[in-house]
Amino acid sequence: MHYVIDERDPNYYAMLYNGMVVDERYNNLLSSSNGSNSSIGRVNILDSTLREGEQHPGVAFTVKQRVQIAWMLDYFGVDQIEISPVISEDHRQATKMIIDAGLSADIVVHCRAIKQDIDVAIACDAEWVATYMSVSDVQLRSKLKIGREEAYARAMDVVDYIKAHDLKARFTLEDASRAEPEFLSRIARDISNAGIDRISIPDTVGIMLPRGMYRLVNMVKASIDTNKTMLDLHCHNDLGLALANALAGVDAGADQIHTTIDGIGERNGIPALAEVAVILTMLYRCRNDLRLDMLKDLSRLIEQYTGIATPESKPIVGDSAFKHKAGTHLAAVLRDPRAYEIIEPRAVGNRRRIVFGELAGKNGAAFLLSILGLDVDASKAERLAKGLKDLRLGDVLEMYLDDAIEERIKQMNRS
Ligand code: HCA
Ligand code: CU
Repeated sequence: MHYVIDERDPNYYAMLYNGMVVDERYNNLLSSSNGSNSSIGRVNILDSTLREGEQHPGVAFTVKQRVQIAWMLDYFGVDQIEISPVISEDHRQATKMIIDAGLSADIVVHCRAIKQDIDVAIACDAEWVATYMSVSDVQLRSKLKIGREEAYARAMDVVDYIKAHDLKARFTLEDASRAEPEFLSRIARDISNAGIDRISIPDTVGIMLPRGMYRLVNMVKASIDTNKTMLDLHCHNDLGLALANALAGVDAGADQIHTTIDGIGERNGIPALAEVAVILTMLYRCRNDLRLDMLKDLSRLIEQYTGIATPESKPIVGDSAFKHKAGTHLAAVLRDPRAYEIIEPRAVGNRRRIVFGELAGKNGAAFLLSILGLDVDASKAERLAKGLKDLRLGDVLEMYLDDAIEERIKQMNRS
């Protein structure tokens, strides 16, 4: 999908404030150098539903489900799909089956920064490995029980091993957002020089502010050889900032965001695929080959496989994402949905719905009368609106706006 925009588009000025369109007429009001991103190139998506997603409490997929999810993610159009084979025999089998399926996406095999895990990846015929090692003092102490120098030596050792096997590789500097800057820069520089293709900068504990992520990514970027090594962003959502932090990392020059379907993952998870995909397409306008209309189905699939209900308030894929309720909103939406919708619900596989009840007001009531085939006059509409309020039942009726009804609305608006 390519999101075209011109001045007639109701979203035009928003894009201007976002710095994604440049309009010289407003240069005096809006400094274009300030926060403008209209030149951002392609930003890739790595989906980790099969690895990070399985770390969400209560989630465990079967081998068949993992393969199915990988197929769907690939068809949707993500660039990389991450999975870990070292967890169990089942996971190893799923990893092998997904690699053998020959999908378009790279299959990235996630494993610890130890040779025996790399060997498991090699045995699965992996082309891509992603190895992770903590770099913050607290995790080095509590998890690996080693100091910085030993961590450094381990990292270099494992990178040599990976490169000797001619694998494409990512190195995750786990807990980077709490690591000492000189150590972090040095290790990033040296693994980049040793030939690591990507470095993942995770905010493992979700403690970054967007501006912190921006500075962190800038620092790592300045330390590495950017012709050799690209940067991944893996942001946790402990304070609800994962998505904002990932975008700040993109603004600082990273070119890949990690997502999961519905944002599931360890604790509160990471950014949701749907939100990242729509933002990259629509707001960053930087890619056009994602099948956004699969987003609702992908969310349903995960809901079904995890047994965890997708919150109805979830952006884009939630059942309420395109529901309109307040009378003033209803009246405007029935004339032009763009009054309260920034994207056509069908474009993301969702549906527009309207809710009638005590908030419907005269306009909503008039519309309800017309749908029911009753003639509409002002006093009837007012009586119905009052009746809906007096019922004190809140929302009384909810309906999809299907094609037939939308056609009818158009006719009503014309007459
Ligand atoms: C983990 C760590 C990780 C790794 C991220 C990455 C994190 O859960 O084992 O490989 O990019 O959040 O740091 O998920
Ligand atoms: Cu993580």
